[in-house]
Amino acid sequence: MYPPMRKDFISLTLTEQDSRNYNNSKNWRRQSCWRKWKQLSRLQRSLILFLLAVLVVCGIATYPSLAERWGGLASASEVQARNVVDPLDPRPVVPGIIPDLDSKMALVLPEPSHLKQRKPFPNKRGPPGLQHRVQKRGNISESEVKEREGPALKGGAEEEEGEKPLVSWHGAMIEADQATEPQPSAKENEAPLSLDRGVQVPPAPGGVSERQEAVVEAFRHAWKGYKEFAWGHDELKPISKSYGEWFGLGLTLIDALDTMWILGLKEEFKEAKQWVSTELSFTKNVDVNLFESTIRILGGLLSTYHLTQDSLFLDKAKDIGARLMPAFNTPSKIPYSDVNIGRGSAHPPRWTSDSTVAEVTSIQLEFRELSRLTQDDRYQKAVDSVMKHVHKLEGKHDGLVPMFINTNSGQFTHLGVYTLGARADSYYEYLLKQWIQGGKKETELLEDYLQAVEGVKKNLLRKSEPRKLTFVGELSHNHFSPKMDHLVCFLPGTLALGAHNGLPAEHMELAQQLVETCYQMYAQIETGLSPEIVQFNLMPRNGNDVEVKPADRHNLLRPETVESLFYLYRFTRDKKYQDWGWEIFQSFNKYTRVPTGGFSSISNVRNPESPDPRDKMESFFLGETLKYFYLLFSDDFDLISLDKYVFNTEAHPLPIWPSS
Ligand code: DMJ
Repeated sequence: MYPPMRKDFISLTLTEQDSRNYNNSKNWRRQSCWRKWKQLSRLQRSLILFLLAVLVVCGIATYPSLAERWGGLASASEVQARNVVDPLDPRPVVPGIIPDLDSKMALVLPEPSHLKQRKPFPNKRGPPGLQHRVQKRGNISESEVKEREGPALKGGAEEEEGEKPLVSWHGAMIEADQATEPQPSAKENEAPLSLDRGVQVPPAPGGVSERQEAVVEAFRHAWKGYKEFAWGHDELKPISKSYGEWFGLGLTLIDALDTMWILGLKEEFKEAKQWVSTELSFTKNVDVNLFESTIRILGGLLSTYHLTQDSLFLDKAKDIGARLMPAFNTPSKIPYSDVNIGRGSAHPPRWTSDSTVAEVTSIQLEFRELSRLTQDDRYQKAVDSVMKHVHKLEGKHDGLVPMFINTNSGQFTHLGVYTLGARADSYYEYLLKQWIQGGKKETELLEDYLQAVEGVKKNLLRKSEPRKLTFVGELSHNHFSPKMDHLVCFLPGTLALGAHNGLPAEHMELAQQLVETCYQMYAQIETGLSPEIVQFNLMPRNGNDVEVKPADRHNLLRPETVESLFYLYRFTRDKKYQDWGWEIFQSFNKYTRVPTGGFSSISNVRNPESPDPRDKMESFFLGETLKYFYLLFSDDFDLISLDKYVFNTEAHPLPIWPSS
């Protein structure tokens, strides 16, 4: 047995005497305080106790992290987010992003001076009241949405809540006026994510090229901005570090899913999938544009399902597909432009009962694929009947279609204007692609396509001066206009795809001429970026072939030229197409990249000193432009083989149906 311990711990460092003195002086102080306290009157004692209590309460209330923890307000993800933020650097640390790259690329969009003045809150943006409002909206539960859609639907739930009214333009545009924090998912870290199923993107035999790596880096830079300032919202506004809403359905995130898969960005894909799984809900009182939501959302979900074989994406595709069907309830069965996916009602724009021809004839690949996957033929029937109707319709000019069609009468309207640009473009693209998708059996589609190509050759082709570039102009009541939208640059790729599928070799020759023209629309411009619309010069002279009207000087980060370069490279293997694409890629990096994350459309491609950022990154920049860049720079011709997949008009690859 050990003897009982006689010394306490203090005696280990002090002598016994010291210890006694120390304890004595402590006791003395305690006793003297107590004596003084006893000497106070009852009133004085109560007052002191009251003041102490007030001080403790105030201290707790003004110490936020303590309050959050005590109030149970700090979620695990918020705590985690705080941990990865350097307090001296307001930028969150995003794994995989090399901070140095911004300076290396020497790409600068000057931040407008009025924004420079606005110092961001250390880890918050916007007044706290607004953060709270947006957060509440972001965290809305499915049942709350349903509740709102009850009686509130009639008056418009969004407006009743005192939020910004919907501005209708091709669907709903809800402008966010303040930047917000990314909304952490309530169910984060819940379901384990499997990335091991589906189509594995194999490493290319020669590895990934440096140019492909540069595209991956650009994607990560764009994603960084989206993740930090616009997570779960439709579009990033990279200059104001904010977001814009169109449908309020996370458009950029959905559009980018298959791009991330193809680029091998597993971590980013995983996070995005988690958002789709826990946050994406179509139970919303919102007007969406049928065409845009079909090509971006339905198309994006279907292609991601095919690449991953993950049924989550198919389930979501079925949900949105079914919700879009009311658009076809029209007297003519030509769909309305807009659908309210929560109410199940559809309508044309306020000012007309017309729909746009390209819009009603470029939703077929997606709905047909949805029918094949679900074994529910109502989707295919609805879109096939539109094509059959248009096939028989009077009012075409050598196979060229007008831009509008009436949803009551089913007739073309505004006859006499023919373009391969806005409002007609993807009609031609989808004629060929549906024919390919269905195994080249639907001869009406092929007939219409071949006739249209002849119509283009006969009516719309001209050569510019001085370089004799072949371009596609427009016809307006028999008057030729040398105007060409950048949108028309989808055509070389489509022509090349047709030739690859057995159509006349001269289609390939025309494709090669046209893609060179599209490249020149970049090369002849001061920033190396194409404007939205060009005018080709027809008079003999020196100088440029390309002219630009002041109103057409903007560049929206569109994909069409890169898309066509990709097709041409795949089919000819001529490296000049990769080199042209590389030039364009560098110009995007130089003039549209925003140092703090994201890329911005610009207002003036003719002024390298001041390209004037428009503060918007369109979802198709991630869905299409960067995807086509990556594929163009790849020498792995099996990477999304064009003999197995057909790309929808938003660059989402869908399978060519197996022949039965
Ligand atoms: C995309 O949404 C699609 O490519 C559409 O067919 C045309 N416009 C944009 C890209 O420019």
